[in-house]
Amino acid sequence: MRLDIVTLFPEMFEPILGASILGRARARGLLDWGCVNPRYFSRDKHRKVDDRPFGGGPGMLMMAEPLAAAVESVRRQGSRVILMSPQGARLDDRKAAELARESHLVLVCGHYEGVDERAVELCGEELSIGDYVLTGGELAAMVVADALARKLPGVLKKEDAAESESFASGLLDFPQYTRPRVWRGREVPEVLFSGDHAKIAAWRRRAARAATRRKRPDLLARQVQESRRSV
Ligand code: 58G
Repeated sequence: MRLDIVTLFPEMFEPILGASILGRARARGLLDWGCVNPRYFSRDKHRKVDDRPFGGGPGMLMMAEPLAAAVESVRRQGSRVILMSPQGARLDDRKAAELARESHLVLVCGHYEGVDERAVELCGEELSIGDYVLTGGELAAMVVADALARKLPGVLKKEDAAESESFASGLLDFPQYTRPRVWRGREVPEVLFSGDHAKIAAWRRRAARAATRRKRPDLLARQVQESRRSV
């Protein structure tokens, strides 16, 4: 997949998208990404990209033209162009999987107090990572890139890929343990040493349901709603 990020701060991305699993995905050609800076497209002699809002009000807005020119420099036929915005549809695991099936995505990062509405309209959709406001769309775009990268075929090892299905199932993960068997007096549940794979699987299902009920009861409620909807 190709990901183009429209941002005034391209230097923010390499340290995050270049490290760890995302760095490896890029090295292996699974996720090809780059940044394009609207400032480069500003025709003003001072490379200005922001201005004061018509009608008054505090703060500055990103101007439509440099943003549009940056988007147009990378967009292709059929590209999804997505503006990171607290007013967008919420990112969740299902959305991340959906985005991972695209061949080309353009993520647009706004800054300042907002973006000229005509440039917002140029983007096909708005996407939010949660109900809070950030100083810019960059961190949100990196969250999207990370969540969708781990859905790309070959990015995670096989066992890990199955793990992500557990969120898709609407339950939290079951608790897991590694060595030592006893740590600060706390023992690993006995069943995990039984060698009985059916018994272990049953314990894990129960533990996943218990964890979900305790930490995220809203997920169980949603599961009930979804099974009702499907009848
Ligand atoms: C309208 C208003 C368009 C994403 C503001 C664009 C971005 C939170 C999220 C903006 C963001 C999120 C201005 C700064 C959006 C820009 C940007 N804050 N929750 N901040 O995903």
